[in-house]
Amino acid sequence: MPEAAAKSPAVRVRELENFVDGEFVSGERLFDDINPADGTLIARVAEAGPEVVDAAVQAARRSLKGEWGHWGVRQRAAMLYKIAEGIEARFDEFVQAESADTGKPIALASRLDVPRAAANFRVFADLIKTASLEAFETETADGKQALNYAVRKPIGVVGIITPWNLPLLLTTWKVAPALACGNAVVVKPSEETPASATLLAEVMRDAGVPKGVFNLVHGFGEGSAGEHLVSHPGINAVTFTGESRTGAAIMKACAPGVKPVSFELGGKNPAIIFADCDREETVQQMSDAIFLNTGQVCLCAERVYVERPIYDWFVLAMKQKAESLNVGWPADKATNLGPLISATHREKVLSYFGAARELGATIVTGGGVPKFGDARDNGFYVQPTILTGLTEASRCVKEEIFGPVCHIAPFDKEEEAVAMANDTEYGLAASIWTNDLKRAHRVARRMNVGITWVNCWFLRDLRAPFGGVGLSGIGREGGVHSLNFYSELNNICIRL
Ligand code: NAD
Ligand code: 6OD
Repeated sequence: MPEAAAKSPAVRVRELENFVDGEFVSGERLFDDINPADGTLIARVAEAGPEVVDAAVQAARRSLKGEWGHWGVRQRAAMLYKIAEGIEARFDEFVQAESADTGKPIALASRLDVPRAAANFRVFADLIKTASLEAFETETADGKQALNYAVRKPIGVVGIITPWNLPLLLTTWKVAPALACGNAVVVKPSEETPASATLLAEVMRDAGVPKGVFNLVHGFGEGSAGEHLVSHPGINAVTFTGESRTGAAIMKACAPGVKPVSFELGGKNPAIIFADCDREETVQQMSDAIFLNTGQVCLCAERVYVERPIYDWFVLAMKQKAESLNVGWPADKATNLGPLISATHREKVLSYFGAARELGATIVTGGGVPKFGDARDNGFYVQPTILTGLTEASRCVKEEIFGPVCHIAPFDKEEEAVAMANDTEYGLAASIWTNDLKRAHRVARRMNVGITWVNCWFLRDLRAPFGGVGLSGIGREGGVHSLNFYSELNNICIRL
């Protein structure tokens, strides 16, 4: 990454630039990229103004008419493999960049984020080579025949907007199928986490991706690069992961051009734990389901419903588990939980802890800010927190908090658990914990969500449909669903 002088000539920090038409370019002003573990400055980031965003979109449009537009499926798939290798060749740099930007433990970035980024490219390379298309032999009214068959074409230039919680994983989850289908992309990563996408631009350049096929613009949402991108008339589709409210704003921007959107949005995910579950295993996995990435995974379980015979046992076991987690420096191998992403986000999470107290919740554990006595006190940490005793109507049970926190409530009847789990405007993911397979299937079938896990959580097969209902999203990505979003089908009907 290019280095540039910051405010003082004595202090030099990296400058992260935009990537347009195969070149790194600066922007209209610089903003700070902060390390959430200790509040220090990591880099200064060049914000793309309307001109840079326009240049990125124009470059993408030109690339579709250039050599990239003539590449066949096999050539594109080979390039996706090369990109995966490029990520792996710089594995440690990606891990460091992702951990510094997000504060997530190095161990987590090494086992989840970076390997998944490489896997995203390989999986969609394989899928595009093997994807089948529909064909129908049609009888005509005069007793003859016609043949209907669909062919896949790129949709054009895709605007990709991603959040800060799993920055590289979620960006590549969209870039890989978009490129596999022959599109060009303009990516706008979160302003909180610009580094791994900038490294990805270097990988694209070094792998030989033709100029203009992959473009990167840095900046914020409203009134900045995000809004410039989604309202640009040269974009053919927008794929977005982030908050439901932001999705509504993006939908509005896309409406005048009737541009297709694919949205992966927020969640307030339930977990239903039956008394016949494998208890120790469930506690172990629920710890990840609640606290992984400091609870900043859209799939995290913030509402936990436990069958009454094991309710007291479960609450105590989860309390002990939460208190055993190491909250610490991301670089420390023993760390389970890093900080939250920002001071603003911590204020939001703490405001829910405050609301829970005011509403008379029991704070089973946590509920505050840990004290370290070192530079981490300048970071944005909160304690892993478990709440009980709130009504189902309370804010903390209804609204997405997006922190290391859950509310646990008892239930007596399966019917009651299903009703509470479904009583939400969101509908992303649910998990069910039981050894009764018939019940597991019966309850899973009734969940108003896009993804239901049974006796597991965040276990992914990238060919499977992924998305949410209600406030949790529009459409599905994953496997053929991604291929269908990132391409247009042209049905050809030949009268024989
Ligand atoms: P966010 O919506 O605030 O920001 C996401 C991205 O949108 C950022 O790049 C931001 O700059 C951009 N943006 C904001 N306003 C915009 C606008 N008006 N026009 C264009 N772009 C705009 O979300 P966040 O805080 O970064 O991420 C956390 C949220 O993301 C949570 O709600 C979480 O549940 C959700 N999420 C969902 C999934 C999923 O798969 N369903 C995955 C990860 C995160
Ligand atoms: O695993 C995925 O493909 C995916 N989109 C995960 C989203 C996680 C949300 O934070």
